[in-house]
Amino acid sequence: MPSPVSLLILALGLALGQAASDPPPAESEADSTRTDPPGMAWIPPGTFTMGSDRPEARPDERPAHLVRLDGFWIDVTEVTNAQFARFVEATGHRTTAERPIVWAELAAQLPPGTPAPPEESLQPGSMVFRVPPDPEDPTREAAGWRWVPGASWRHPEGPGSHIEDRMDHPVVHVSWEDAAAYAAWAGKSLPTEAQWERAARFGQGGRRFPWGDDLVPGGVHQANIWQGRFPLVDTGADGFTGTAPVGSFPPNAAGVADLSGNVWEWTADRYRADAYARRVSTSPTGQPPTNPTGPTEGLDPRMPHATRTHVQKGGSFLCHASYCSSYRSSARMSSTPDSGMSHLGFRCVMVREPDSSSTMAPSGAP
Ligand SMILES: [Ca+2]
Repeated sequence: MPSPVSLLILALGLALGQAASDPPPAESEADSTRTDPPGMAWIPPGTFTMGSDRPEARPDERPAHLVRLDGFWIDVTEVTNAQFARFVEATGHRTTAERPIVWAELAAQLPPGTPAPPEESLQPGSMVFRVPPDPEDPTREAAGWRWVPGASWRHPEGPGSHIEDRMDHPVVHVSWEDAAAYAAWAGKSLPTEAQWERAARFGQGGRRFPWGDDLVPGGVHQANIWQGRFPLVDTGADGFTGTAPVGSFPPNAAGVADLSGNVWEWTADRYRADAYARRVSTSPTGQPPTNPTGPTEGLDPRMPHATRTHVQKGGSFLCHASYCSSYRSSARMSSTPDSGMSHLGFRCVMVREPDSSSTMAPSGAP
């Protein structure tokens, strides 16, 4: 005899299966009184299917489940180098990647007894993905992630690299703490995972991508991802190797660009691989949760000693169909809040207050 809880899960699963197979809902909201902050798109209140039960969905994307959200604004693009530079100029903020590593903080996220690395390894820096410089002679040794001292948002590939010709590209090498500091300065916040996925799925229901189910509909690329043989050769068939200027690809039905590809985007939520299963099994009434904010403590089996991991969404220019296809709307990744990487950025959201004039970004903020 199934337990009441398992019956509830079964009933939810049937309901969600129906929701996932339904045609995309018409999304519209007549609101002539709304004033959109500059560079932000309005996502109206609604209920949507979060996660996925499709064959390509990884275990941490399951089960698909209904979530109800209030309306909110979301940045049309990822935060750019130009925007982040204004924040740094106004506040003097020094990013995590520009500060020496505090070994005690790092050790707390590692298995007990992990020996301290040499002092030179604790100098400021960040993780950079290296693509073999000569595509005619690629070797696996030349490709991959490595710690680069001196790499930061100002120097994305390390000393000698710069962003002067990339001011309209997404800022990278920002930790979750850097992203949250920027959001607070701008009078915004980081999106919850549900807000992010709602924006990505807008008008598409359970389809895989923000534009539909075909990765390259009609042979036209819709996102900056990887073409070629990962991780050795990126042909740049979509027009870009590395980051692309924000807004280089068409926005989705909500008017939001680059939710898929370009750079991974931090969210406010802590990461648990089983977050959705726990959410569904603990729903007291079977009703969709409203404005969920994620688990109170992270749990990533890949980093069992790091409990403050945060969810990232959207995939990046490094994502390839054969490897991770993480540019799907339901895909999830996580990192510790002090992590910066060359394919990781963010965008912000803003909630609507009763007096909408109080929610506008401060003067000078993007
Ligand atoms: Ca690309």
